[in-house]
Amino acid sequence: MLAANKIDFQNIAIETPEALATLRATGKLPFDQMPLLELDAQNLSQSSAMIRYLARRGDLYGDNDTDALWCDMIAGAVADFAETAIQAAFQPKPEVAIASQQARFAKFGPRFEARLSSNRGAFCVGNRLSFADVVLAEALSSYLEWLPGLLSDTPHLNDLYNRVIEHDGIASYLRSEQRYPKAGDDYVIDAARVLERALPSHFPDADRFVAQT
Ligand SMILES: N[C@@H](CCC(=O)N[C@@H](CS)C(=O)NCC(=O)O)C(=O)O
Repeated sequence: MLAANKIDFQNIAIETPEALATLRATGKLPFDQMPLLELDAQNLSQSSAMIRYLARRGDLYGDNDTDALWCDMIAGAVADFAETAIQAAFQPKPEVAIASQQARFAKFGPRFEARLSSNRGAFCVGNRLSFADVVLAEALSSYLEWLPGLLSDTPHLNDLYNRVIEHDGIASYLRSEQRYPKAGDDYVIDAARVLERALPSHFPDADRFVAQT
């Protein structure tokens, strides 16, 4: 959404439990959680609130209340859909991650395709880009990392995905070094280490990072 707004940004990783404690001590995290977005002299928390703030800021929330309602409904469904891709790196085997994403796409893919079809194909809401398109394309990009042929039977979704990734700001982000790489074991280990949480049970010594009390 920052890229869709053409806002230059710096992505600062929190790499140690100590760095997280230091960040928490600043008082910038109202719920003690990441991510934190520092923008417009404000500390934004909760990714869905950040997305909607950027949608309003960039006029990406449709043209009226009905459009905004559709943006929210689609973004809600996208969050349910995206969760399976977010969990993929935490699965014990690639086959499990792939099968769960195939099943999730079988449920949601045709519904997203139908929405695009009933809205004449080009965008999820109205006749211009909204944040619903951006979050849907982002979720699809995660699925496509595991399932490259995913969109072969959903032409409207395929077109939407390509339209979003060709957006100037988003294309520039995707070409940049800021682009997140596909999450693998390193990501899962880093997250558990920094948050001092247990690893998924298929990892050896799964409790190795759990804080001792
Ligand atoms: N609903 C929140 C989820 C935030 C969340 O779970 N953040 C994790 C890191 S990705 C965290 O800070 N966990 C530590 C904690 O909950 O204290 C969002 O979308 O921003």
